[in-house]
Amino acid sequence: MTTKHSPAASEPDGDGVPGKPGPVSPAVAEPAQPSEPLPPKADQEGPETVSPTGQATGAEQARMAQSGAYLTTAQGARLYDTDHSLKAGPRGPVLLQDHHLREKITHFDHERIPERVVHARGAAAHGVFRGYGTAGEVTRAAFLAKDVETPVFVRFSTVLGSRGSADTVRDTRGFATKFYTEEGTFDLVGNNIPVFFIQDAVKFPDIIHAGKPHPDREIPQAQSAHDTFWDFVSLHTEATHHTLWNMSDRGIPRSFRMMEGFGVHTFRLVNAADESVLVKFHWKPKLGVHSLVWEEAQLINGMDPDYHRRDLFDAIESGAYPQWELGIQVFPDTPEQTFEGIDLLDPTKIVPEELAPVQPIGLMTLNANTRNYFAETEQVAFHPGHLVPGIDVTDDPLLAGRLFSYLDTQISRLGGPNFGQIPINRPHAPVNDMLRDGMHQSAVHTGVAPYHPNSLDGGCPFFAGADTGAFIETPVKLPAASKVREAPASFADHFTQPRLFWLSMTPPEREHIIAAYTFELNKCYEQAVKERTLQVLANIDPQLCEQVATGLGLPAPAATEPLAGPDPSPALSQMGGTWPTDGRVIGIITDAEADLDGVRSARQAILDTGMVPLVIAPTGGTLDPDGDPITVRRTYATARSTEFDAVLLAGVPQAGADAYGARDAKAGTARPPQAADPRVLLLVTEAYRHGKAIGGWNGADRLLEAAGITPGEPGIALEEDATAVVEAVAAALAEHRAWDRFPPAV
Ligand code: HDE
Repeated sequence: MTTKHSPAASEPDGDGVPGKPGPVSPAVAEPAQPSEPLPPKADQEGPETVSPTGQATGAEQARMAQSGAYLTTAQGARLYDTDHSLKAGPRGPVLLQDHHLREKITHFDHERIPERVVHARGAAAHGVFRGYGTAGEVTRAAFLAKDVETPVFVRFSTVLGSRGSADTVRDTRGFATKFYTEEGTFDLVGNNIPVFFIQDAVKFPDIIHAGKPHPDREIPQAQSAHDTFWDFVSLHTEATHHTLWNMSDRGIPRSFRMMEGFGVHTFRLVNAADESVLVKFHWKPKLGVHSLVWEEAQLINGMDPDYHRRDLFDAIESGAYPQWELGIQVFPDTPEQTFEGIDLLDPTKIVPEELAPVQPIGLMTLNANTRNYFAETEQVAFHPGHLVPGIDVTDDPLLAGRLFSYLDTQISRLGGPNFGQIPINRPHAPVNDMLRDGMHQSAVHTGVAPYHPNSLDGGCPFFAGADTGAFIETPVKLPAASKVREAPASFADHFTQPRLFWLSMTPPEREHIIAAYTFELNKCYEQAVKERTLQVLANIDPQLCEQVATGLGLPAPAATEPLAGPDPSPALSQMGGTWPTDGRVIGIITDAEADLDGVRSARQAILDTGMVPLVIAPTGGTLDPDGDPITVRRTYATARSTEFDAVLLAGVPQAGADAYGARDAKAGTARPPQAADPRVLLLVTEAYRHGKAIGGWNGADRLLEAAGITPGEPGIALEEDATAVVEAVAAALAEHRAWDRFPPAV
């Protein structure tokens, strides 16, 4: 007997009772008639892009997706079926002449492209950048010098993990911005850490081979906690500064929205009078710089591996648009290219903000999510060589290698030299090049003379000059020198700046660093690797070295480098300020017996302050369905503390405890009676352990007591009414965490 395809037969019953026949809701049944597709949501509209041949693409192509009445082949012929292969009878063999089957499977076979060799996992969004119009003194780049709005596309990423790895691993984060300016595309391809592992691009394959999984068994995924990584960075001490940042809270950001971004290299800006300065670029998040704690990050990797990309997408979807101010540190363009003794060409060094303040020059707002991950986030191709007049490179040897690498890598990743024609990569400035043909050429170039000089196409195109907006390299004078494979002497100082970073950290931040090194090195097997790393730590700071050595059960070596100075830079610490709490997620733990009026006013107060409430109850559905219903967003079974920045307790949730009691009674087991549902207790104790604000009313003190938490502690707010609780919790959250709660690392 053959089974006839009947989509409605497998749908759930209309009244939700399993096994009981009932009508199928129209929303659940497979549509049988063509109908208008859902219109794209307003906030999903990205910038319109235009092909080199002038055809509108972007939004126009998005409208093509799953729209129109009839399914067609790739060539536009209408189809009557896409669910059954063409067969010689219903039980007979499939026929080779089924061209639709072959077209569909062949296309599917080639749907994947190679992932990025590094920064494979990422998430992106569209937005706008508005220059403050204050940078004209130092650059002629119009999008910085003038008060104009420029469309941008930003991709955030981890470095080591493959495309399907988790978001909250300990790693550096990429922060790459494409500015579609009227003078050409400018890419600022930066990271969330202002220094790099290496000083010369020739070593990039080495650090990446060491950081990626072991070649024999391909583990661990997206981790630096393994022997090859620590082997390399302990043998190669120029990596010390970057590694220390990675082991600090910067390696586990709370959100892409709460990360700083850095151009890392020193760039050269040139103004309209051809005067140049050296600069370092900084992105400063409006929400402040915040991080996860390590246990939280690890739990999230299991509970919600898409945590960062979900956070970015949800924030933009809900209108909480993330913003960063772009700033520059400006240095005189002297022949030495140093500032206060710091070598500006060394990408393992920062210039403390106390020595050269970051001057704000514009604001970026991410206000539109991507509409198609593959077309936009996956296919976007950044390149530090995408420069516009007024922004130039320096002789940083790390940057030099990047200027080669980024074009080259796209050829294997995006299948040929025409990746610039992919909609997300198309410049918004008019393109008039003489690059022709090649794989995936999508322009239909006309004319007969794609060469220069020519007389057959009217001599076109012609050259621009400085007065007509040409990009002209700065004529920097080079010192007379011999060809050598050597680094400058100043590149040999590998410890002063790691020490500067360490000395700038507050005690809880130092504890986190100690814990991170201890965790990572305890995951290594090779004793020599651990001992060598301890020697590196001894040259940063004896306290750091001793504490990590205790955690490893090894003796702490003495420093072999002088440990004098430098002055700390308070700007490097993430602690000590208060920041906006926009878009922070507040869990409200409740049940049907709790003060539901209080839950309603807490929800409202949270929304009024621009935060996001999530009501957690024993089961899904609504609370008080016959009154003023409250929608339950998470159940005790699906919620985990890691999803919330703070937690409110609207009473003592007992439902689960009762269920446990009933089960125990049935099984005849005698366990001590539960004070509250164990899942709620776990949620509250975890939130406490991770330094999160906890508020409550209506008997919440009993729940805190059951969780072993003392109400008077910092970040614990018990008030008479729900609105006052929200106020107190928001105030605590403005400091991000109750920092006093973190115990010493070892
Ligand atoms: Fe990259 N890097 N990188 N990198 N990098 C790539 O380009 C490379 C470096 C950074 O979201 C690749 O398109 C070399 C520093 C980001 O698409 C590749 C060197 C900084 C992204 C490449 C560096 C970065 C990349 C891989 C040593 C911070 C992701 C895929 C000289 C300033 C961009 C691709 C995106 C991606 C090479 C060092 C940032 C292979 C050779 C320093 C944010 O071309």
